[in-house]
Amino acid sequence: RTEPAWWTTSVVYQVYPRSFADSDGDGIGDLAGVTGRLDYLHELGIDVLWLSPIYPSPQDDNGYDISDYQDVDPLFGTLADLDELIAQAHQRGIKIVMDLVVNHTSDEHPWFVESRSSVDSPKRDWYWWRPARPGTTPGEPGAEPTNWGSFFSGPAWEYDEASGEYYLHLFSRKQPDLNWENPEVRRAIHQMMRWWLDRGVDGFRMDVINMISKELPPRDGAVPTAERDGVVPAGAVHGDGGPFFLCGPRIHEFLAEMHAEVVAGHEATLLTVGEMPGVTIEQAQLFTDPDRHEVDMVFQFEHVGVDQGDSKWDVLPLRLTALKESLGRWQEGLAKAGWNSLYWNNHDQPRVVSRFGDDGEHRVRSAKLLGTVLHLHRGTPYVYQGEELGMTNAPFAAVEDFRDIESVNHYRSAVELGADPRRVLDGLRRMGRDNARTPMQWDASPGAGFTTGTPWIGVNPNHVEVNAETAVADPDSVFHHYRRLIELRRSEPAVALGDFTMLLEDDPVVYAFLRRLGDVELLTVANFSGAPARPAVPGYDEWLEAELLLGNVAGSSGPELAAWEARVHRRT
Ligand code: TEU
Repeated sequence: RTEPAWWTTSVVYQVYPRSFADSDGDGIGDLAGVTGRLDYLHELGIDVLWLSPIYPSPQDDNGYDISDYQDVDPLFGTLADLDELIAQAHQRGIKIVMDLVVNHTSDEHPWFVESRSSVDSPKRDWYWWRPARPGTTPGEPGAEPTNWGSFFSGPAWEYDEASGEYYLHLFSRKQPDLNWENPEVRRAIHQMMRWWLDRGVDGFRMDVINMISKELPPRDGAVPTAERDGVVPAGAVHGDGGPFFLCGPRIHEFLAEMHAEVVAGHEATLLTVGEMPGVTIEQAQLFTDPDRHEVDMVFQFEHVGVDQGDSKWDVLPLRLTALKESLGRWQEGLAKAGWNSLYWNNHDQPRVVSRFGDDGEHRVRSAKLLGTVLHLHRGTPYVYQGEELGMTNAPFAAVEDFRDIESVNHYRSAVELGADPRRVLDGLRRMGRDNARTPMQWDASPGAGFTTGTPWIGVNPNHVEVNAETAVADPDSVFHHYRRLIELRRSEPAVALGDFTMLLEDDPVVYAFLRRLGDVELLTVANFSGAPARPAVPGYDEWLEAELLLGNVAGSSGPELAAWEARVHRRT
């Protein structure tokens, strides 16, 4: 076999530009802001920077609604600023991966404007236009071509009065889905991707890329029992279109074609990662098998669903055994062929220290524990901005504090349907995406060092303690712990490439696993609780004699783990 791919020893850092660093005082982060913080990222030691969308956009979904794929939104700067960022990053050995949002465009993209202009438009077929359901009055509730709900509340079809037809939008009505069945659409996207590679970018994170192939003809999806029982008013709950658009019939063909048209020949330097809600292990094996030439790795969602009930707003307490069962199965599933991406956080998830850790008394320790557990798995770790500081969820007081379209729409529609506003707000507080989108906390100043102006979303008041300036100066900080984890992936081959064995599957508080490469063995043990715990790992006493590679409690050495203690032992 050939050399392991470069990204097996790499760590990716995600920047959400809107919330990272504002260089011009307008309250919104920008590209010059990112460039200004590259030395910080270099000190952390990351290899790749993934930039969430910076393209021209009406910003209905903070840039995931793109109106021009080949330019930069003035909010964030200019193409010249981006070239400068790429050059400065490359000088520091940091690669730049762009967000590729091609399941949908903005409704203000010239392609859609043209498509919408007439049923005879040459671009009509670039999107999903369908007539009303037979026997209904177009535009009336229930006349949508299928009963699918959109991810951002309401139906997934929008009525266009001018042409009397509907267009499909799995996300907001300002994000019409592109029709990948049309080869012209695919060619236009490949061309655009090549343009970015020529500009010097090092790969793509592909937004909801497993939704681009839809099963035809679109049909109604299953409706949750509540509606059938008449508990919820008809029309309030939508059908689940997932089975018709998640990993649809041509998805592997489309990704293999994209690889052949864009990536082939550059594999040795590029990174491709497909974001894939609902992807199964069996599918992920196919997507990431290097011999199939589709993508290098995928983002799967199973482990960030273990604390969810019927919907993401229905939060259940974490069962550690369920988390271990899920991540362990993915480790096993992609052990022989394929590769895992590893993440706790991104711009869509609440902060992990608030979610799976303890963001009060044990914030620092539990943030280090979570980082340790994740980074010692086999796969490519992703760090989301501020995770390396142990940033927490934000204390949103009222619905007016939220900016995210998903949260705002959900609140409006749930309350309209009679839900208790306090309960809905509680769901937003715990799971809302804005938890991840409050400004990066650089220092203790009023704008947190993020901006000198008025930030577009409130700064978390805990920035007076939780901030990069303090963390970089403190050798015991979460920041320096992450720095060591990133370094370890490069210095200890067993971290990157060792095989993985889960231990103590049934233990409700200790997360334990082995990594093995040649004659090197690494044991990670982590206490997910605020009380001391003894890892029931067979022969743990002998491990105590071995080298302690990394820990998060100074001077601890006995057979018992302190509250939220994590250790990595090494022996040969
Ligand atoms: O997200 C896709 C996705 O399915 C979810 O994670 C989504 O964020 C939502 O929470 C579903 O409940 C991607 C992007 O990461 C997200 O920011 C965009 O809003 C979305 O696609 C549309 O482009």
